[in-house]
Amino acid sequence: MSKLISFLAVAGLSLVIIFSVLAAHVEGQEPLPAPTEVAFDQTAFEDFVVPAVFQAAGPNVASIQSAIADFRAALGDPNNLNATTELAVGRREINWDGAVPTDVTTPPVNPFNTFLNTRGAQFTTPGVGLSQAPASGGPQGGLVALFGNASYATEFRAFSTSRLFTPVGSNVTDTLFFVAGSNGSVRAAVTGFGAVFTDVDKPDGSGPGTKRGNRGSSTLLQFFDVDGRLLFSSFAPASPGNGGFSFLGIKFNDPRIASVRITAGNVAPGPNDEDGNDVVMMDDFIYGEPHKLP
Ligand SMILES: [Ca+2]
Ligand SMILES: [Ca+2]
Ligand SMILES: [Ca+2]
Repeated sequence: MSKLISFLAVAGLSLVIIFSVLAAHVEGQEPLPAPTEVAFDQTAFEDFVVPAVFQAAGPNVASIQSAIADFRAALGDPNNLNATTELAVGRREINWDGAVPTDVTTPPVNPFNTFLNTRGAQFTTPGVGLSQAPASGGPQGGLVALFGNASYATEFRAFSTSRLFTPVGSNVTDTLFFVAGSNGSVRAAVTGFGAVFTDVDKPDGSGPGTKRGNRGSSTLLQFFDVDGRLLFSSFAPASPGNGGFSFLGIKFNDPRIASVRITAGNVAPGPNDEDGNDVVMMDDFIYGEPHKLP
């Protein structure tokens, strides 16, 4: 009997020690993630949908025109232009050339809301602001004057006459979609989005990349859903040299792209396009009709 009592006493003491240790352990650490957060990634993985990808690059406008024609056809007709209401079908386009005269350099603004109400897209940048400008010339001098770099007159060419679009003080442009006519009050999503770039130099040449990275690509598009989850990302193909053109666009079967982050080039505009600096400008944006989020 005494052995049993001793055993129970020891066992009881052991339990007290175990619970004390457990309590101290729980007290001293961050709570474990909630089960829903653990399941989140799993769900995202299982829901992964591969979009149709459209891309092309080359030295002149003709190099990318058929890829753009295919992308427009995939998004659907018509071009809904400045219709200030949500339409059932079709697409929107921005070529940065609409206002007359088209050689004006618009001062950098952030956010850039010129097409927010008429075409359902708002643009922001972590930099100073966003500008429309010809490569050179016009009353304000274009990109040459905006960035104080004379080489920009020949480094960049417009796909659609004559202005390009660029962040100032950054190489990042974020796009948010809204229902046209809502003046930014009703968030929306699109089936697809594509952009034209000029002077994407990297990667220069073909061949295998390094083991863990890409082949030094510079221009990246990242597509997000309304919850900020990355749906898809891809680098734009390059056309090394001066003033070449690149196009990258993707399309899903349903409107699920609520925002797009564009990283144009590997450096904010300003320096010469050399010595590892790949400066890139943007031209036409083409995207599906913005549909109100469910
Ligand atoms: Ca243009
Ligand atoms: Ca170049
Ligand atoms: Ca470049």
